[in-house]
Amino acid sequence: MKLALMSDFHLGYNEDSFEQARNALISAKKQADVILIAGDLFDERIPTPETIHKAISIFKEVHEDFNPPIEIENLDNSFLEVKKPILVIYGNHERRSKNLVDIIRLLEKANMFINVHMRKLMLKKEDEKICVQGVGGVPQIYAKRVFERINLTPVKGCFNILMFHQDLKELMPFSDNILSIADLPGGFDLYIDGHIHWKREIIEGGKRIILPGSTVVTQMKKNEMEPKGYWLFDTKTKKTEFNTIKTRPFYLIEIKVNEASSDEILKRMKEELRKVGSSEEKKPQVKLKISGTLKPGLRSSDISLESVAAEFPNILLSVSKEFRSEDLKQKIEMLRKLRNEKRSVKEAGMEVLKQRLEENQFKLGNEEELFDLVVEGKSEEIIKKLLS
Ligand SMILES: [Mn+2]
Repeated sequence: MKLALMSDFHLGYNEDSFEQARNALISAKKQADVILIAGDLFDERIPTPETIHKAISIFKEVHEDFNPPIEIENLDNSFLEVKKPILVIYGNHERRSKNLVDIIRLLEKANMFINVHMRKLMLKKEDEKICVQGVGGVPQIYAKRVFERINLTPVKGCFNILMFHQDLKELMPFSDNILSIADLPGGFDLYIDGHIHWKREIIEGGKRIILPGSTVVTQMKKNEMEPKGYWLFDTKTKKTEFNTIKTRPFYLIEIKVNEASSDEILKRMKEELRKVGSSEEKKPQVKLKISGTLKPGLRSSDISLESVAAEFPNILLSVSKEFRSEDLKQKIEMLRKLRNEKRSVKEAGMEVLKQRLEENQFKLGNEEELFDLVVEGKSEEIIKKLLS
């Protein structure tokens, strides 16, 4: 069987997100029997109707003439409406608490794909059988415990796949409380992990883990300069092949200066931007990172970027200036911290909510649901819950 492995479309993040997810899906349906998408299909927990509308159009287009000879059987007897072998889980961006409907469940109901979160599906093609199990994204601090508790086991006589959406300790050794490969249940033939936005293949402790990476640049980090696309995995030969899709070119350029004047900085910036060129049919996206020290008396805000913007109208430019000076350094640190923590705002918020509830002697046991209601501004429901 040929599997297409992809992840992190972040639909709704920008226009590229739709176009590039579509590129991956349309290319994959021509080559694969099964499409697996490892979470963060959407950028927002509650996507706008415009985003959902575009997403449905894309999936409908994928459904056309995508009729691989695959039989799908549900090993846990839950009802299965969709017959197309497009298997997905939710990621941290789509996750809502158990009793609320997330966008993945919603679109499964609309027959767009099959949600394999906490499910066990068997897919058959001729004499071949694969078994797919999935676990949607959970806050990093709970991931280890969740995998321990659900204790997934592979199915005998199948090629076993486990799809999930988490950070991995092996890729970020300096973070604590992160799931590591050793914490994953053993015995699966292939592990597919979303969440990390650059493609990787890791083999460790007998586990083969494939990270499809995102199809769109959202973090403007160096790793995002690598080509984006999806993996094709052949379950017979066990070989992988990465198919690059057409994406907007992205460059991260770092410039270091020493006691520089404004003119010098502008000159260096323009030199670098000329190298990028603009021959490509899509305006390239460039992040310029300037760091170092300025000439005495010159402030970062004195450097006007107008002439740069005027000379390069065909580049989507974002500039970060990080000049050393203690006061400024602190401000930048704070901003950077906020930006880095953006992803875990929910985790931080839940921590605070839990603390406050405990201080006031409330014991709900479902803080997460309450938190989601707070985020969505449903104050009447919150009061009802607290009163009951
Ligand atoms: Mn993501």
